[in-house]
Formats: sequence, structure tokens, C-alpha cells
Amino acid sequence: MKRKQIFIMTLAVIATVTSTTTYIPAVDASTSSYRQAKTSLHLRQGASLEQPSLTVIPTGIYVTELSKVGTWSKVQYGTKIGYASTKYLLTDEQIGGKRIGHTLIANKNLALRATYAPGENQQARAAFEKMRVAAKKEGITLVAFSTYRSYAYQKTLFDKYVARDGYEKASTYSAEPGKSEHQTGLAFDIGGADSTKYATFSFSKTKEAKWLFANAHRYGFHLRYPSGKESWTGYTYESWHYRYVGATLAARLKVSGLTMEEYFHLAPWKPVKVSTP
Ligand code: DAL
Ligand code: ZN
Repeated sequence: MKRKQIFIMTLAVIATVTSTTTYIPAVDASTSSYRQAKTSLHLRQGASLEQPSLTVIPTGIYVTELSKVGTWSKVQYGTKIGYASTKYLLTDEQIGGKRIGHTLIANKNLALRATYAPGENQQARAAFEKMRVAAKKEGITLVAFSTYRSYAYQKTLFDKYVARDGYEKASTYSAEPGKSEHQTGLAFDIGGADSTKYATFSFSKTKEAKWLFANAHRYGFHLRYPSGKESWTGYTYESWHYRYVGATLAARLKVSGLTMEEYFHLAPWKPVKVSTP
């Protein structure tokens, strides 16, 4: 090979290498730090209250913390990078449960901290409203009769059920405080036109329950405690309990027919019995 040819090839290699450095590297999920907005807060251009707001980060949304500057965190929120006050950004440790990507899991094995109190999730509420309006056009009435429940409120509920039915029985239909998905603000108990059927087995036979089963995933809602999956979820069938996971994950869960425990390879509530010879 002639020297001139080698020189041109070398230039080509350098050009290729340098051109790749112009890409903004994707945030590496394995090393980045997720933080959840404790309240709605401004994403600012710089690390000071005087800096202009780029956008508002809603409560319960996950951002990626890139670095810290004093009491401020440099964060990525979607495609935007800016600064947010660190004290309003919760760590996984402060939340409890288990986070997989931007999805927070709470179940019988994964308890939330008593202090985690995000309120009703605004994205989940907006998705529910969209679904409610769409259903109404088809003659279906949907009512969210129980959404966010604080740790303290869940404790009063669970204690009441234990007093009535005993611990064993109560645990099949009610979560111990810290273990309720309602504490995430993402769970919506949905009923229809007949309020006497709220949170009862009879709801599963209604046209509203059937509509939800067929359509809820299109609005980002997942049937969290299906029939036949009791050993995974730890709860009896709840045709009314829907968990907001966003439309992408909801569609994947719907197609798979899996619970969140199965889909994310989490431990089942009861280990599946394997027969021994
Ligand atoms: N009924 C569901 C399991 C709860 O109490 O969160
Ligand atoms: Zn529920």
C-alpha cells in the first residue's frame, strides 16, 4: 500500500472516531441515580432560585441525577437537563418498595417507607380522566372510588379488617400498611354505575369491568390482581384494582398476560410448589 493511501485511510479513521464524539451519550441506567420528585418543582437553568425555570417536574416523576452542586442536583428530565433542589428529590432508599427503571413496585415482599406520601399521581389521574371520558362515549360509567391512601390510612383499614376477619383472611384482600400499592398514588380502584358493587366479586360480571379488562391498558392501566395469580400477588382476584404503569408497559403486560411480579422476575408471594419424586 502506498504511503499516500495509508495517510488517507488514517484520516478516514480519525474522522469516524471524532464524529462519534459529537453524540450526546445516553444515560447509563446501570450507573445513573434515579430520584423521584417529592413535590412538583422547577427544573432551572442554573443552580439558584434566581435562574429561569425550564419546566416543572411533577410529583412522583423519576429524573436522573447527573451530579450535585451544593444543595442543587443537576438532573436530566426527559430530554432536558437542568438543576433542581436536592431536598425535593427522593432516593430509592427514602421511598422503599423496588424501582425497576421508572416503575415503582410495592407488594407483599416489597414495602414502602411509612414516610413516603406522594399523594395521588397526576399522570395517573389524567390518564383515568381520559379513559373515563372515552368510556362514557360508549355508555360506560367509570368511577375511581379509592386512589391514594397514606400509610396511616391503610393501617386503619387493615386493622379494621383484621378485627373483623382475623389476620390470615384479611391479608388475602387487604395490604398491611407500607405494602399497599395505593400508597404509591398509582393504584385506582374503579367501579361502575352501581356503587353497591364497588370492591366486590360481583363487579367482575358488570359491563364496566368487562370494558376495563378490554381497554384499560390503552390508557396505561394494568389489572394488578387477576384471577388465578394469587400465589404471585398474594391477593384474591380484584376486578376493580388497576395500577397506572403508562401505556407502553401496560400494553406489554396485557399481551404477556403476566403479573408485575412475573414480568419483572420478582419473588412470588408464595413460592410455587414443585413436586418431588
Ligand atoms: N386491596 C389491596 C390489595 C390493598 O389493600 O392495597
Ligand atoms: Zn385497590
